[in-house]
Amino acid sequence: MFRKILIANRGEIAVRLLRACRELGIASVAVYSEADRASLHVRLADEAYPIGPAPSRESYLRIDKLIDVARRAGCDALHPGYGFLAENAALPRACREAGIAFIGPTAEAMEQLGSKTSARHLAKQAGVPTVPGTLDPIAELDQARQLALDVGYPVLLKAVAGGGGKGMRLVSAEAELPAAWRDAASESLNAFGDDRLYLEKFLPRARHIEIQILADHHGNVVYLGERECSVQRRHQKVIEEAPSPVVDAALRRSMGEAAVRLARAGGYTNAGTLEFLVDDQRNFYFLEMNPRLQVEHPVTEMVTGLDLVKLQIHVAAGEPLPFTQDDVSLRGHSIECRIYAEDPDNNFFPSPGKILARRIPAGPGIRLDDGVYSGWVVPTDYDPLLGKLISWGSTRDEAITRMRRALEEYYVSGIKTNIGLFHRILADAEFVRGEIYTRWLDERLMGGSFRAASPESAARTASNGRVEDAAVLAAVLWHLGSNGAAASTAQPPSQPESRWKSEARRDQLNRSPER
Ligand code: MV4
Repeated sequence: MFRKILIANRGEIAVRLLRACRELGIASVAVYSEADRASLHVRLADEAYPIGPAPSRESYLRIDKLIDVARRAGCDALHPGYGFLAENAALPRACREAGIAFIGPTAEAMEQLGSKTSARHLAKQAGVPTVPGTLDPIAELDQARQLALDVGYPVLLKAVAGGGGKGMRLVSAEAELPAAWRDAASESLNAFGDDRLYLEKFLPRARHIEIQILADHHGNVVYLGERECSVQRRHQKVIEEAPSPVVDAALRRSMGEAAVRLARAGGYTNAGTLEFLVDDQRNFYFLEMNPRLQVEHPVTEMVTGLDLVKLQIHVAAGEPLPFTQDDVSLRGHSIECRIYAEDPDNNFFPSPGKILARRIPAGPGIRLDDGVYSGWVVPTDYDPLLGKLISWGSTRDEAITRMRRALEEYYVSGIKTNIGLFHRILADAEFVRGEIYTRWLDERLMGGSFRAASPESAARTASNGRVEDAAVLAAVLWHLGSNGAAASTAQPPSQPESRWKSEARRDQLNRSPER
């Protein structure tokens, strides 16, 4: 087993990783940028070293500095967390050269799956269904025109190097294709340095469901059930849950076995996630593989009783998986809310600043994975994820009720958070019935549901006219570009007035004297 692990990340995931190290009796080494000198992961680690200025290009994205710290501190392994360098094959390569174990897949597996088209080829080989579309990058616009006709509109142009919806364009008719082609290619070139595109038939009402897998270096691959991730805002997941409200034992098994076949075909090792779309006839289609530990891994941990980070470390150290597929069973239901320092009543603008006070939710079935403390200043330089609130219940209803109760206990002052948005989502009848799909939240936010009607937010809206104009324009473009059915998707406010009053009263009660 390893003696010392370099945690090549920051924030809540760095804290999560070093907690696993502590439980395993492995020393943890944190790295930090100038903006993270006082961050929680630095305080909780056994050792911590500075790696440069605040911008991640000069710190958390510098492979040379990470390897240098790992060497000097005597680390025998490195965990990348998620984001930053987690999916960059140059990091496992640099680790291999330095004789440091990388806690994740090999550079080769990462590359093969990182290209969306090569992953689609692999899926076809492994007999895993994919969305109808092209298996290879498209050379030019004229070829795209023919392929789109074959597949049938609407189609989605996607970046070969893509991820997170970047370089993705919805095309409803041939007339839109040239502009969409140009936009997607230039966005992709900007984001990934690669302008190659492919296309797929667009599945408008599908759910985003992903399968967690775990593979050791002895040929054992298991699936650990699914996570439902359909509640997203502009390709950022907002709520995740396990199991999915629509996946039964038979579907779980066929998706799980498909995921395992694909992981085997790609020579995959360690923890990974396969993203699928599931349509309303419960057909599933492979989308892409994420070769890393994911933000939402805790909901899988809650229903399987497994510690994914500790298992990642054991597997990377060459140990065989300590259980087989037959030993994996799911118990109860878990939900995760991603708590961001952003203002849902002001166009989700980031809200960095000093956390003046906070009350931490606890009690039965509640877990908080975060990386902050009172008195800490949330930096502007990084993703504003403060942490994740996770609930567990023996049923989905109990998990929802516990989450609502914990959200009521949770209080942060000094910065704005999106906690209020979760109150509204968890009170929504469709969410409670589990009737969600990929554009569910975006449609509701565009339609004006989930918007607080407090005088405070009205005043803010008035003073931010330009921002609101931009939001309205975006909403119109979104609907024109998607299905032309803007009118039918506009929702009346789903909550009676009294609810907004009670939320306003809670806001009042929670106001701290400092503000
Ligand atoms: C799709 C899709 C529908 N049809 N592909 C989004 C990011 C990337 N991981 C794949 N994504 C999607 N691919 C086809 N052929 C729907 C999504 C999607 C989505 C689309 C619009 C708005 C929100 C979304 C949330 C999750 C997935």
